[in-house]
Amino acid sequence: MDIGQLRDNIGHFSLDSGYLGNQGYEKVLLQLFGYTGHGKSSFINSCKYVLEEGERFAEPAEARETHHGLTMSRNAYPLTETITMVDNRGCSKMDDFERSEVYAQLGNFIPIGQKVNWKDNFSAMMEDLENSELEPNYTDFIVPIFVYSVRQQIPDAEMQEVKKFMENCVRMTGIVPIIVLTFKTRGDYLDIEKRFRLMGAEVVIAIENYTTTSNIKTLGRTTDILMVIDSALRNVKFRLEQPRNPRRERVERKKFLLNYIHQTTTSSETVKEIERERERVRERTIQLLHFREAKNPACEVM
Ligand SMILES: Nc1nc2c(ncn2[C@@H]2O[C@H](COP(=O)(O)OP(=O)(O)OP(=O)(O)O)[C@@H](O)[C@H]2O)c(=O)[nH]1
Ligand SMILES: [Mg+2]
Repeated sequence: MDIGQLRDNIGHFSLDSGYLGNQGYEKVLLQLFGYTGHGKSSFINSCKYVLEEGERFAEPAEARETHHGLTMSRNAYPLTETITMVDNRGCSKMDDFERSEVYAQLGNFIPIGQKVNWKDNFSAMMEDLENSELEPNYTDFIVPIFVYSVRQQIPDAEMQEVKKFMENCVRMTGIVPIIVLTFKTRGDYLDIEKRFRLMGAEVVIAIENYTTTSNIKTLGRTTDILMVIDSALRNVKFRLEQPRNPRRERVERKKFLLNYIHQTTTSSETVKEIERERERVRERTIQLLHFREAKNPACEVM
């Protein structure tokens, strides 16, 4: 497909064009996920840039190299009247709390513009979820996009993490996340693409983001970026060919999330219980040593 066609598909995309109509959906929400510093915010800037005429590069989404993650809030950036991109907070270590927050963002249960705190207790997270009922959103069609930099090889543990995330995206949205490999010229993207495909990825597109220091528009680079948006829209079209019920789908997402939180709470409780038991054993050992020492002061402890 040539660049003009891609731009046209995106610019004129309508949720009403299928024979079942929009079925209650009003907007497409391209939700970005990925580890910190892998180029999520830059990808938003690139998408906006390639849809505009001319070569005046801007950075609506702040993008910078940091050690601890730059984007802290869940921000939305409209691409067209129908398509909005959401820059979710990147994750660094993916513990139980981070994972639950990722799925809360994916399910659209954390308001746009709100700072995302990786919660260290589940009651606070549940409170957020309850608050999301004040203004429930049924009208966004969610498409997950996972952004991964090819600058480094994927460690096995991270690979397993990403695989689980991809499977859960399908459960929550019915869509296999589109994989965007950034820093295309800085690593072996063919090898990493293969690894993602072996994990079940359906669409993997390697790109080089436009940045403040590198933004001369070239055909290949622009086409790669447009293809990501086009693939997302093809997924939406495909899903809208089946009868859908936005309210029910939101309920299903919420059920998935509650179930997920329940399971992780249970497993964290198990870990806490093991720690408590360890502490009890340690205390008993110390008591025993004191007892032995008191009974026989000459006996050397340890
Ligand atoms: N050369 C090159 N630089 C990139 C690319 N993508 C991102 N960068 C640079 O990498 C740095 C981090 O990019 P960001 O877009 O801020 O990454 P992020 O995923 O939004 O990071 P957090 O907000 O911290 O989660 C910035 O300095 C970008 O300019 C790319 O494809 N090629
Ligand atoms: Mg960012």
